Amino acid sequence: MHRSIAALLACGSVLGLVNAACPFADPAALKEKRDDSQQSSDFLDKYKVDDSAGYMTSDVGGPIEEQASLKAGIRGSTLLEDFIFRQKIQHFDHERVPERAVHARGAGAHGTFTSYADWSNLTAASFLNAAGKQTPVFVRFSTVAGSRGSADTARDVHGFATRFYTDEGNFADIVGNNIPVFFIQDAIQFPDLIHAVKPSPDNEIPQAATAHDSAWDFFSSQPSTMHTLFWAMAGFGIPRSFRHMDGFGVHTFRFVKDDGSSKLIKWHFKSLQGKASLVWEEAQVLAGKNADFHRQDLWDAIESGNGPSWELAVQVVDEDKAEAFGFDLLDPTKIIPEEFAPLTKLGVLKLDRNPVNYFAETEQAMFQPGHIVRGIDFTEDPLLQGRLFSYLDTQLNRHGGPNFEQLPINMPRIPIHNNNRDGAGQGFIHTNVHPYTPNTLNKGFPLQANQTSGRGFFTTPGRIANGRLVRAQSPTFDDHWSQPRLFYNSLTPVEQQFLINAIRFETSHLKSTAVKQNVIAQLNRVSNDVAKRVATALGLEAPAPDPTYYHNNVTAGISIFNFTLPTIKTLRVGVLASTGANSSLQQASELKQRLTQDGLVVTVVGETLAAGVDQTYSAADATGFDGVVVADGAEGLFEGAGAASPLFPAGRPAQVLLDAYRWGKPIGGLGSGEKALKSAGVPTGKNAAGVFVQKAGNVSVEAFVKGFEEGLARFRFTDRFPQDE
Ligand code: HDE
Repeated sequence: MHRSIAALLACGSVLGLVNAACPFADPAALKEKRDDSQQSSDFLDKYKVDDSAGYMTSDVGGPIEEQASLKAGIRGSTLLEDFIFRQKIQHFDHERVPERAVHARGAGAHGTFTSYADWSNLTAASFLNAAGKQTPVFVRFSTVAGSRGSADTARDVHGFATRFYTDEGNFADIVGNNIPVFFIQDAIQFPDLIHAVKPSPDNEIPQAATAHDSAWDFFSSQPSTMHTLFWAMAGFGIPRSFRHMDGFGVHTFRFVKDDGSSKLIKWHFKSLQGKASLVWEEAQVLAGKNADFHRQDLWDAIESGNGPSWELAVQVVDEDKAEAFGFDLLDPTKIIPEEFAPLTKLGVLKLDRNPVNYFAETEQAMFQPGHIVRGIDFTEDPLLQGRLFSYLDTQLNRHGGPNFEQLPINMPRIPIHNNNRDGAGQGFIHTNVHPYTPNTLNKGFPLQANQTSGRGFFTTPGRIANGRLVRAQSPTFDDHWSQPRLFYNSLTPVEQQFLINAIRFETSHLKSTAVKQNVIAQLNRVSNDVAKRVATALGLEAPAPDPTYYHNNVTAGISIFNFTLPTIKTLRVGVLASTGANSSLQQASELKQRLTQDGLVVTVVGETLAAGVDQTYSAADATGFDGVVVADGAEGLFEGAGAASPLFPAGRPAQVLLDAYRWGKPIGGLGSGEKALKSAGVPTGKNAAGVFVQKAGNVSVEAFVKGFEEGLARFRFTDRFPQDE
């Protein structure tokens, strides 16, 4: 049912002189019959429209009795006067808004941030000023290069944009990424970066991929890209899920206290699910098998009550230490190694509610790094400075006018009072007929915050803008190679191999020999090892070392595969069973019940969707599981006649098992299921790490579960991946 005109008219009566927060109506007047699952104190509730009762109306409320156009005779032409037809088609024609120029593909969710303490020793920000203080948040995760319909698992930097609806206005927004550095150092280069990365202007190929000449032409001509490139080519470019990645504010920001003193900070979101990544072949298969893999994962986790959490932390550095660590904190291509500035954990962010309407919430969420609150300030980082303009500008383009902040998902949760007026889609009905300051006719209202009980927003008093005008980059930004090397040194050997494999994959798509040679030259400034190994694959001469920036330092927090996950809840297990053997389905069901108790999501796979089977072999794929178990009695499907059933593509069960093994996932065999492992070529001996077998006649589900779950926490058994000599 549509929002009634009566409710809209009611708006005027609820808008007092100084209370213009609600643009539309008294919530009670608008609240219609709603699904129980949506009952919450959510601010957005008053905008939700429930169609579960009532009759169909036009946009202006008139009842519509038939979905047929008005014609001159039953077989005649449609009449122009059919306003019902025109309104419906015209609305449809205008359904799309421009997709985001970058980060078009994404998924969002609602949640809450809870502060661990009163952090007024660090910042005046009110959402951080009491232990246990809760602030609603909306987070949107994204990939950068792909269009809105592109596959989730494209290798890319991932967006991690968080808006806090604080009691002193929206802080948003930490519009960050899952990689703590960025490709360029000055915002003026951003269009060049994106033009180089996006599909070619002639044929719009390739979609959501950097494995092409123009991307690597830019990367190798602009060495500030090296550091971010190294992160993206490692596991950070292909996370297992949005839930299994960290977030970073990237730029250095400032915390400002009530007394005006300030410190430099870097934002971090640390995943409490742990960090995990896919392997590349798996990510590629997923792009075809399930292009919605990441958004589905986030949605399902929240629906099952296992919404993800992150700890929000900061690295804090004194103002006079901006250049103390051998690089410039204003340079967004640099991390502050944790050894120089430890993380202070400020609170926890938990996502627990999915959007009700993707367009209204996720698509219309318009983030801006320029949205800050009292107690937080910018720095002179030239990339950040440019973003402060770009995001506002892009929202004007996407929304078509200046009132995008009035969209429910963008609206602050506190009243808005100022003299901004009119514009397309104005939703407020301002009653103040003296929209100027200073005024006497409206008794001076709205007053300045420091004239009432509020305490005004302030920039850091210590910031001084004073200098000769210069169109150039600071020489303190010149070292592009030491930190990618620090990153590379801090990976395990197999992660180094994955990174090299990724660069080999990308660069082997390049046609230009000059670009390939430039790439090798830049890699060689980071590491001769990397340059040589890539050059070999490209059939180029291995270069002699270029050691100016070589060092052996390492830093913490880089490796992904070297850790076990703090929780295995929500990980997915495939139990490969056979409908031809009752014992097989029975065991699969027992195992499913047991693993489900521990929060795992279990899919029993069989030849048909018989009772007890969740998925057929024709639909199943190793990409759907974090671990795979073959149940007793299913071994016939893995060799001989049974493997050639018309119910699935020939050899499919063995393929599922073998892919899971090749991609490093824990594998299990129960009873005669062990034979299936052998037939598929999965090693089952004592030294086969991550392969958990309970032999026929001696099956203890409990003992199996213990080992297998440890395997899931280990997540990937990396010794299965071949490495260069
Ligand atoms: Fe963005 N970026 N960006 N970016 N960015 C956008 O804003 C831009 C940069 C990031 O989920 C756009 O609303 C410039 C760094 C995220 O809605 C646009 C520069 C970081 C998102 C834009 C950068 C980001 C965006 C497109 C160089 C990590 C998605 C749509 C100065 C710290 C937010 C939009 C969402 C989106 C411009 C660099 C993260 C065009 C000019 C560095 C997570 O305004």
